[in-house]
Amino acid sequence: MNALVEAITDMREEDAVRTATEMLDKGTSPLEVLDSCREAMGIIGQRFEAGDCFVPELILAGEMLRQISDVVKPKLTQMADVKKIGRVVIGTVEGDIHDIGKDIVTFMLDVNGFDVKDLGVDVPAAKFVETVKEFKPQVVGLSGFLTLAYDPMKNTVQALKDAGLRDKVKVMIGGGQIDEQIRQYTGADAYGKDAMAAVSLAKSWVK
Ligand code: B12
Repeated sequence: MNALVEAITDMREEDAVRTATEMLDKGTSPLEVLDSCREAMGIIGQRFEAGDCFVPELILAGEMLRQISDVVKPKLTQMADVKKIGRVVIGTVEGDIHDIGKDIVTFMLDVNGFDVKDLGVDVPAAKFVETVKEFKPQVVGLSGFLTLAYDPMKNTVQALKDAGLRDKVKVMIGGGQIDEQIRQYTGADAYGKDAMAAVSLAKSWVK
């Protein structure tokens, strides 16, 4: 376990942010820093599941990750290329308020040349439909971290179909519990395991 994973999982907020900043200053790749955050969040998630920590710890972990994202983002901007190449509508589906992963995806799409409309969290299917009509994206991204997000994802894909928009957009889904099986269940076109995967998928669809 590296020092950053240790600081996050020990809930040492200041140490965690300082360690992440020091890693970046020493030249560690921003993606590697995000990987450590993901590892730490996985450990905290397991503790939560086992009843060894509670919602306040999840909130603190979320807050630490937000602060670390803020120091990582400027470094990611330096890595990316910037021509505008397509439009993406993204949001966390209805009933789910997790947005840290979605915000990283949004940011990575943005710095990789996509015009991104981020609808926020707890987004009803109808809101996605309305925005697809107005914004005319090539790609729709649905984020969700709860098991309870599977049905809203499926309903959103169905709502796009009902509105006659399904063949006009590619739908990608992602978030903590999402995998290929859930992709099949929801009828989305692809599942992306992280922000880099989201960028690769979107790029492959706008070509
Ligand atoms: C932080 C956190 C919270 C914070 C969220 C803060 C915020 N602003 O987002 C708070 C405290 C609010 C919270 C609340 C709850 N949480 Co919570 N939370 C977490 C935790 C610890 C980390 C999630 C996170 O941000 N990870 C960090 C990011 C960076 O994750 P990532 O997966 O690497 O992100 C990448 C990919 O997912 C992908 N991606 C993400 N979105 C998309 C979209 C697309 C299109 C693509 C292609 C890719 C993609 O790209 C991201 C970047 O690379 C997880 C545990 C875990 N291991 O995930 C539990 C977890 C998700 N929470 C859980 C639960 C149960 C809850 C609560 C119900 C708790 C409660 N009793 O109140 C509530 C639900 C509230 C709601 N209605 O949504 C459970 C879900 C279990 C389940 N099977 O449904 C988990 C798994 C914990 C656990 N193991 O039990 N939570």
